[in-house]
Amino acid sequence: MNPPRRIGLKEAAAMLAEAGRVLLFLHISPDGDTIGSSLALCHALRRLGKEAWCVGVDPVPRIFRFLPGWDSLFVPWAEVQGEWDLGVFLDCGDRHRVGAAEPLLERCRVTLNIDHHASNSLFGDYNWIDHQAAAVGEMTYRLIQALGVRLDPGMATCLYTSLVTDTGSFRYESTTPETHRIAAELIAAGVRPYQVTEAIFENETLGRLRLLSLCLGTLRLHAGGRIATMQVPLAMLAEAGAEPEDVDGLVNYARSVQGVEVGMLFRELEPGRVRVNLRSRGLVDVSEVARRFGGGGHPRAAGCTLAGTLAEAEAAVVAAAAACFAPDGVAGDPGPEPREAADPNRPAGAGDVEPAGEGAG
Ligand SMILES: [Mn+2]
Repeated sequence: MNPPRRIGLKEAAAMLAEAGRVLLFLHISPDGDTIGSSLALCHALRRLGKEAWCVGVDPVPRIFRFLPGWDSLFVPWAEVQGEWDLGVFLDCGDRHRVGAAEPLLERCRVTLNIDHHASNSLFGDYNWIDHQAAAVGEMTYRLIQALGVRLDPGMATCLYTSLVTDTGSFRYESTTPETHRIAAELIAAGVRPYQVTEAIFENETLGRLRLLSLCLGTLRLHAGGRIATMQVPLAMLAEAGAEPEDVDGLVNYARSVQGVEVGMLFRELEPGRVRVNLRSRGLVDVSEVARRFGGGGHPRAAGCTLAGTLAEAEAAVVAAAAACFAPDGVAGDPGPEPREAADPNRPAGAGDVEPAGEGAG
């Protein structure tokens, strides 16, 4: 096996320009960044006359089904035929992030990994990683420019969705002047900002709001008010009439409480198995906390899966996080440049961070 190769924009664009058949891989629990980037690039490659398809294991969340190509550009992963010149991964911190589609990597002569997670495992044959990019959509914008494809309103809308969701509507610290410059170009290319944000942020189902209501009822403070937890038992989804994807992003409400440094959401996946989402304001590196339980992620957004009951999982993870606070209430170095912090008002799937390099579940 060759050592992983790091490349830049020019080489990445050259690889795409040379390839005839291209598969674009989305990560599991797809968010606005992986969806928007993959769709935009797929449109651009087809404009160049290439055979390009998107592949994702999980369905596109309801709120992104206004994006052009959200269904027509996808090929079901189990039905992918033949050999491909190039497999491209967008917003995938690790090869396991493509889930059950992982064996398809072997059908791609060459793989190109395009990502902005600092924790990226460099799993591609070639890897273009820019952890300064607020969203992979920024990198995809530059790629499409480099390929000489003129943006149409559809492509621009896909890229704008990527930017809006991964930056929490341009509010997170990852947002740069470049993010806004690109957004301006996208609007000039035909994006109608309110059409995008209305579809994503003002499109709640009654089930999700009922779930939020029930979930807020479980909010508890720990560690002198610096940790907040919420729980979603199995029965809660049915009681609310909510979909599994409606749980995405609820953890942000826990962190949004005044004085809370770390927010946690404990969700019962099945009896004896609990999924934990962690959000930090920056004082505690929650990816370290998650790693202790076999998970991972970003310093401000991470996750892990534990065996046991909700109460057992909560006790264990709260204790681990509380230990990160020094006696004077100040934790250590908050870690690298934050990105993709979370939005308390963000609905399901709207850019919820699926931690990079995290283990199964
Ligand atoms: Mn992203």
